[in-house]
Amino acid sequence: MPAPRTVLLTGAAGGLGTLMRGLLPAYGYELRLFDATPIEGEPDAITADLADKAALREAVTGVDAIIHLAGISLEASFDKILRANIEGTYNLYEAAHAAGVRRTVFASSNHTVGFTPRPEPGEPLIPIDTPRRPDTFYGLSKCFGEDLAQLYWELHGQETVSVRIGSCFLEPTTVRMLSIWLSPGDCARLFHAALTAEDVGHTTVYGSSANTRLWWDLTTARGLGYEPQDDSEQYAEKLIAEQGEADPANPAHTRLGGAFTTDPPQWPY
Ligand code: NAI
Ligand code: 15L
Repeated sequence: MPAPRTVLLTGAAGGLGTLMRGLLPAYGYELRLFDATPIEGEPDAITADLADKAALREAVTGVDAIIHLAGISLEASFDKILRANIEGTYNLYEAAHAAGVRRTVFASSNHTVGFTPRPEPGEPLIPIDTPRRPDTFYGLSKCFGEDLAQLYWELHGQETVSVRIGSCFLEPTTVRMLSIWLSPGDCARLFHAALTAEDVGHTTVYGSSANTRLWWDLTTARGLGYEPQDDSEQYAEKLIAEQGEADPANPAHTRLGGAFTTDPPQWPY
């Protein structure tokens, strides 16, 4: 497969989209930007909702691949999640199918498996095929996205790498994030690997840096050629001093999904 050059980046106005707009062009990608929110200084960005099928048709025309980040990124009512994350992702896959776009990188989430107990030190890492245990309607919508990707691979030969992202922010800000942090640089490395690996079919991977306190198994991500360069450990002393070690009596500390399993942060719109 020739390496993709023009890549549609949905969710380009968001936190992760903004980080990737900064980092992915260095890999040679030409990004076409799409988001419901306008992006200052980007007059060519497509400002449209994932419900707008005509805008999606235009957005996918002529691109080699898609990185799909757009959607509700926290918990919300089922109706809102249905429209943005479930129907929105379906609309995008339909447009990609009609336009013959061969590969998508789908921003899935650790919240597909959020109720899974985190491993104690010395226990095996959580494998990629651990049973789904979504912790929210949000996590459930990411399970849908992964299954939609599988269906479009089986039906149409459309390839997807579903990346169950841990926490991708400039720095880890909680003790939990010491285990699941994906540095922006490693996220760009992982997306690049996902865009360029040969014959991925539908592959699901966890997305994290090479954290000393990692909870899950990065084998499928490494199988794409991903070589993480960062480790959250440099932040551990400070965060543990501020927040304390995980409390084994607190379910928000003992499950992968953290507070999403007890008191999920709500989408503010
Ligand atoms: P974000 O909330 O900062 O950005 C999401 C973007 O999607 C926003 O710019 C918003 O305007 C856009 N959007 C929402 N609904 C839309 C719709 N119906 N049509 C068009 N655009 C729409 O989220 P963030 O952190 O940038 O995450 C990006 C993606 O990665 C999301 O899908 C999120 O679920 C996923 N993810 C992110 C993680 C992280 O640590 N940042 C962890 C796991 C998954
Ligand atoms: C997610 O899926 C969210 O989109 C992101 O905002 C973080 O909360 C992350 O998970 C997390 O689990 O820390």
